Amino acid sequence: MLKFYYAPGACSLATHIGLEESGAKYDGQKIAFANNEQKTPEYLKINPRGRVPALVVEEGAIVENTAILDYIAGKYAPHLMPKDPVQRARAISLMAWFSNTVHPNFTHIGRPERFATDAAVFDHLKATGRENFHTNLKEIDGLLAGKQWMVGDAFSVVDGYALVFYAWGKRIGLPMTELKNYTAWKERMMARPAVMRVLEREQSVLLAA
Ligand SMILES: N[C@@H](CCC(=O)N[C@@H](CS)C(=O)NCC(=O)O)C(=O)O
Repeated sequence: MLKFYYAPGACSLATHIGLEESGAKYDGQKIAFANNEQKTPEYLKINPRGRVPALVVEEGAIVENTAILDYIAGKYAPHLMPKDPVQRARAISLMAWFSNTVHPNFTHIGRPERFATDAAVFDHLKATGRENFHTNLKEIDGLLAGKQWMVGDAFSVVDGYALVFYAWGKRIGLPMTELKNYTAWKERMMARPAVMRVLEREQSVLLAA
């Protein structure tokens, strides 16, 4: 069976939703950041970078949300990635941007020490990260104008990934309801039984008032 390593509330939520929506059978393994479980020798054998998510399949471990989500769709649920080559490229393009820009902007807020050794600039990095992250969320809001889902006309693994950032924006107190398209889409996401099962399992901030 697939073994899925995740931390509640982390970016692994993207893969968690993809797996649950796919209908594939998987065994979820919680990694507690509070106990630094992502750095244990056992876990570092699975992902030497000490990060979640990781998905262990028959042939070994796959890491990085973008790769895992493409694998899940390819292997178990083709309807979760667009078939049309241009739409598929758009889906990968969005996930690449999530991973290489939106996520690292957020990381500046909680982990400024990863970007500079001089503690004197940490507050500046946090403030810049927050502003850049907010700008990214506004861009996502714009991308959703007049649309039901992130790519094309159907729900895809990209939607699960985009929910990570809505939850993070809420967690740090950004004015999320001002983002009308993103908020309406979030409600559509939360109307999906598979998404709700995952949010409840992770006790997501999205369930709070
Ligand atoms: N680009 C990676 C990012 C993975 C990542 O940074 N995960 C974070 C959680 S959001 C993590 O495991 N952090 C643990 C740590 O920094 O020690 C992906 O999309 O899978």
